Amino acid sequence: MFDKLKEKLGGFKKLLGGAIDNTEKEAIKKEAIKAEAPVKIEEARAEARVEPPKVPEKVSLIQKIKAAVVEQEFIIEENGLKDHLWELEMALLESDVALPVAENIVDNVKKELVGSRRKIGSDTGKIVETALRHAISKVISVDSFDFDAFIKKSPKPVTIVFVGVNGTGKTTTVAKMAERFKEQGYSVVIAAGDTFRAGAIEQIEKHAESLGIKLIKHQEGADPAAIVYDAIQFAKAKHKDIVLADTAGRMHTNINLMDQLKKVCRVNNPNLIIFVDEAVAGNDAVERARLFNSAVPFNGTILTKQDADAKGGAAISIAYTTGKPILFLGVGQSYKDLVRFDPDWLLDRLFE
Ligand SMILES: Nc1nc2c(ncn2[C@@H]2O[C@H](COP(=O)(O)OP(=O)(O)O)[C@@H](O)[C@H]2O)c(=O)[nH]1
Ligand SMILES: [Mg+2]
Repeated sequence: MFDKLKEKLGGFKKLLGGAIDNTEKEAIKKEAIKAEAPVKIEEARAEARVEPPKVPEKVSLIQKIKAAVVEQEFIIEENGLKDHLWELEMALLESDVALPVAENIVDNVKKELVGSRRKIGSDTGKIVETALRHAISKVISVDSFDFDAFIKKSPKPVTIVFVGVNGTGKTTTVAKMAERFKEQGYSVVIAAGDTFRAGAIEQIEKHAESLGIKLIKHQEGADPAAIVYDAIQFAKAKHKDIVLADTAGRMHTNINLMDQLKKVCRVNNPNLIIFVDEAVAGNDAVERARLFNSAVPFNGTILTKQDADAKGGAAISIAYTTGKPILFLGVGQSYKDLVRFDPDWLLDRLFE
C-alpha cells in the first residue's frame, strides 16, 4: 500500500534535505565574513537587538549574516529548492495525485520552507518531512466528520445509499459495512438496489445470507427507488437501525441511470450518500468523484482496493477535489477488510 508514493517522497526528502544542507553550508561560510566585514556584523548585531526575528520575503545579505552569526541559524532560500520542488510536483503527478492537489502540496511545502529560519545543525531530512506532512495533511483532512458519532446520534433507521461506477466494490462494501454495523450492535437491513446488472441481486443475497442480514429485494429491472423505500418501511416497522442501499454501477455520463439515482435519493431522502470508487483507478476515480458529487452530492467517499494500490494518488486527491472526507478504505476482499480512514494513519504510512 502506498509503496511507490512512499518511495518517491523518501527520495524527495533526501534531495531537498541535501539542498537545505547546502544552504546551511553557505550560511556557515558567511560566518567567515566575520573577520573581513566587521562593520556588517556589527550592523547585524544591532539589528538583531532592536527587531525580533521575522520571516523575510526576500532575504538580504545582512539578514543571512544575522541569522548565521548572531542567532546560529540559517535561512532557507527559494533558489536552492526550485528544481527540487518541481521534481516533487512531478513525483506527485506520477503517483496519480491530481494536478491542482499536487500544486497545492508543492505550494505549501514551499511556503513552509522558504524564508524560514532553522538552527544550524538541525536534521534537514526531518525539516522536509515535517513540511511535506503538513502539506499533505492539509489536502487530506478536509472535514472532521465523525462517522460513528453521526450514526449514533441520528434517529433510526439511518439510511445510507452507496453510489459509484461499475465494479469498484460497492456491493462488497455494503457487505463490509453491514458486518461492521452488526459488530457495533446495530440491526441492519440491506436493500438490493442494483436491479440493472444480471446476477447482482443473487450476489448481494449471498452476502446477506452469510452475514445473517435481512435483504429487501424486488425482481431484476424493478425501480430501485421503490426497493429502498420498502427497505426503509421494513426497518421502521421492525425497529431496525440501519438501511444499507446497494445501487447499480453507472457512468456519470449515462443520463438515464444518473436520473434514476437522483430519484432514489429524492424519494428516500437518505441520511448519507456514500461514493465508492477504487483507489487503483487513480485520477479517474478523482474525476468520477467530482462528477458524481455534482449530480448527487454525497457526504463522503469510500476508496476500495487500497491494498492493490501503490500510487496513493486517489487517497491524497479525492477529499480535496470533492470537499468531502474519505470515510473508509477497503483493504481486501473479506468482510473485515475495511478500515476507518484517518489522515494520520495515511501520513504515518507514507513516512514510516
Ligand atoms: N483487493 C480488493 N478487492 C476488492 C475490494 N473491494 C471489492 N473488491 C473486489 O472488487 C470486485 C468488484 O466488487 P463489487 O462489490 O462487485 O463491485 P460493484 O460492481 O461496485 O458492486 C470483486 O471481485 C470484489 O471482491 C478491496 O478493498 N480490495
Ligand atoms: Mg454491485
